[in-house]
Amino acid sequence: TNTQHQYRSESALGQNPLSCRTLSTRRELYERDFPVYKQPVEVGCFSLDSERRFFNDSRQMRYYVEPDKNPNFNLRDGYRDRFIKRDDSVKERLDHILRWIVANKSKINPTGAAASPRALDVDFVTWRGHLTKLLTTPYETREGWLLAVTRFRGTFYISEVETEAARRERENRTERHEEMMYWGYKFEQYTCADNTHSLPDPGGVVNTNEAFCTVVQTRLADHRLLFSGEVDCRDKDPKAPAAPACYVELKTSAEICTPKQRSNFHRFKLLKWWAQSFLPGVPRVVAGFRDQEGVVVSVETFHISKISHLIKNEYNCWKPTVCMNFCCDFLSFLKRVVTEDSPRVVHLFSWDPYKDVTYSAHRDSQYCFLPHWYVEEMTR
Ligand code: 0WD
Ligand code: CA
Repeated sequence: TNTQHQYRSESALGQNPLSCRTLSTRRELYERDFPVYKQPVEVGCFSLDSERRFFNDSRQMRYYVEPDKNPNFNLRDGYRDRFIKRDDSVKERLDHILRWIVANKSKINPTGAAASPRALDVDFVTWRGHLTKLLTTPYETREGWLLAVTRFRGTFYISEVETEAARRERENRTERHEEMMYWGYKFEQYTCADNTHSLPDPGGVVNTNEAFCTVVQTRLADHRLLFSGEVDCRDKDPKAPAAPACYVELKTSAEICTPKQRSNFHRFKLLKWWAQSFLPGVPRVVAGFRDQEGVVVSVETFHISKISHLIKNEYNCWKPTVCMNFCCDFLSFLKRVVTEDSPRVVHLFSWDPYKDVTYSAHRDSQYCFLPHWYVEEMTR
């Protein structure tokens, strides 16, 4: 049987010893065997409350309540009067993850800091969303990225920097786009309950400051990763498998009416959905398909492990192995480039569609992102 896209337990794979100043993102270069990607293990979680305050617990966990297969959810409801939107001009960088690390140092360092030459026993610390961007890079034709990297006590911290283009887009969103961004959160409200024995409350307020985040550890080839990602909800059955296998990702998407729309859905949307959930080991995505008026008319479950089969018949389609091999090679590239170990040094990796990845080095600059409280906590 083909085990190509399953999580693997062990196997040694060589690295491409490319030692240049840039990294190509051409797909053909990454069509190799699927790299080792260990089953992600949840090592903790945290919550952000309605005022975006951090808590080292699962208080913001929500529970999935399976909706009718053909519901009638009006996603526009409450946009004007029952919506509190997070201020997305505030850049939080890695701060929440770093707070979690400080509160849980012993969990990720079983041997203790004294026994280890490094403060943390992982190579990389980042957000899941940043890794998703890396996975989809070989297929991305619209948006570039900027990733700031600092090596501190042997661990590489990766934190996104907003590109000029992304900032312009954020500041010039149309009213329609602003409202459509709300629709995803409204769908969550129709399908999630606050505890195992309650029901969703579509009459409540949608507050996008609130978040429940999982923290997982895994390994991609020889890269040990620690990352966090926001999780929408979990299976409410107490007999459901342990996290992250009990988690459910919620999405909304435009209704599919034509073969062309189906093909685009497979080629572009399923790539993003697969990458985002495969990384932390979330096994399923529940999609609400909405009409032009923002009414969800059907709901469908997608199993992440079946997505690669679903897309196989699509012409010129994306391949999971290309995504994973590119990410792996980027992380190797980064390790070769970022040799100085200092919270005062940032290497800025930059990529635009149809270009190679390039980088620049910055000392004591605006790009420094490890907070003093973190550096002090990890140095003593
Ligand atoms: O400051 C930054 N540059 C970023 C901060 C960029 C990306 C994320 N974040 C932080 C936020 O604290 C957020 O709570 O990360 C958290 C989510 O992290 P993630 O899971 O790594 O991000 P991603 O996988 O891109 O998004 C997961 C969900 C999204 O769901 P959908 O279904 O739309 O993919 O997190 C939400 C959104 O619901 N989300 C955000 N929430 C707050 N701030 C943000 C954001 N910037 N981006 C996505
Ligand atoms: Ca979601």
